[in-house]
Amino acid sequence: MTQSAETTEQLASAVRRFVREQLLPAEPKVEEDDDIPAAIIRQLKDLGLFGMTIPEEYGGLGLSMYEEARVVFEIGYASPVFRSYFGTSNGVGTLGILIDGTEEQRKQYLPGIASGDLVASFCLTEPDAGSDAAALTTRAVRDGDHYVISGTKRFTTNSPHAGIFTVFARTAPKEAGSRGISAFLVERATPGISIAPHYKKMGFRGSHTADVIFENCRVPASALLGGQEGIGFKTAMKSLDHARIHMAAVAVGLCERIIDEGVRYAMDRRQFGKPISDFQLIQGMLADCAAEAFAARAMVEKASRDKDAGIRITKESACCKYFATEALGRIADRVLQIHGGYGYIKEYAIERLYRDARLLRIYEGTSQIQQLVIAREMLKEAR
Ligand code: COS
Repeated sequence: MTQSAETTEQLASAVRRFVREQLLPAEPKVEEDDDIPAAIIRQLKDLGLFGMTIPEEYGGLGLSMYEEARVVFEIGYASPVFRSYFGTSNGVGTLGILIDGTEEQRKQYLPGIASGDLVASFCLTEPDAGSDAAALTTRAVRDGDHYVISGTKRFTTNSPHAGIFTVFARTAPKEAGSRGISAFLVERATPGISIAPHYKKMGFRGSHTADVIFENCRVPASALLGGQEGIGFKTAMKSLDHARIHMAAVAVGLCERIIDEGVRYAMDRRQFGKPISDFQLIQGMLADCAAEAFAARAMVEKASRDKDAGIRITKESACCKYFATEALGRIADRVLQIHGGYGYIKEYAIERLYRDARLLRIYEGTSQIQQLVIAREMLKEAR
């Protein structure tokens, strides 16, 4: 085992222990309070989880994609709400800075993000630009050595806690399409930003998502990500290529958790004089769950190794996100079915996990957008 593989295994087993000892027991209270206790956020910081993807020279752990996936499988076993709190700081909120940011921008923001003191959020989606991200209308108008940003960003995960936003805005007219989009690093304290009250969601209680409104928000020209106009859309797409593998790894962890819930229940619950796990129809459902979770894990491992080898993984990351999150939906549904009426009441974790799982097929690109990306890449390869 290499030094780095050994360190990753150590981190993965520390996270595994933390999940079982601290996070699983805290889940019901997080659901009830719609908040994560400060002591848990402190521990997430101490484990270095806010800076998993950030290179060591900026204070992060500098994990490769494979190593990141390995750790995310473990954290994904707990309610996805915990991962969500540091997810944008490792993922879409930070990847733009890592991929296309200037050295000054990296030095300015990455150490704070890596320590967890500066929460990063990603402002792409708008009221009328969701799947069609290139249709966004937020504008950034150059004014001397500043830009003035105006527009509304929707469903911004962690925005109530964020200190830094990666904001996608038009610097060229609509006709320029995706090439007229630029990215800006906007600090929360900048005048002209307001955060709406957070949404009441179907699940994910404890993770906060809100609209961010920019009204004549003046930022210095140095806030332009990479110092270049017109590259923002590609920055967003490259960030999502990475983030979708991460999200698939979250789905794998959650599949494995839900399967364990199903196995435990099936072994405990007795009907017709024996545990329901003795019945072949229950066994069939459990076997389908295990096969799909195993396939999803293997896909994520392969795609992340390919990414680490420098191979373009746009298609593979969409395949992973599509398959793993759809498998998660089927697994959550089967395990709820195994629980019967008890699956529909709040006594068992499956009722909550089923609601939480539903989001993964929607955010960071719906399943239909993943299908579209996969097919486009296939056709591009064939040409
Ligand atoms: N990596 C690098 N460049 C990419 C890319 C990728 N993964 N995907 C697209 N691009 C480039 C294209 O090559 C094209 O470049 P040129 O202008 O030089 O030709 C440009 O970006 C525009 O791409 P495309 O024409 O494919 O854009 P579309 O508007 O047709 O659609 C989809 C792109 C639908 C894939 C995109 O809008 C998308 O992913 N939507 C979902 C958004 C999403 O996931 N939102 C969730 C919320 S954010 S957490």
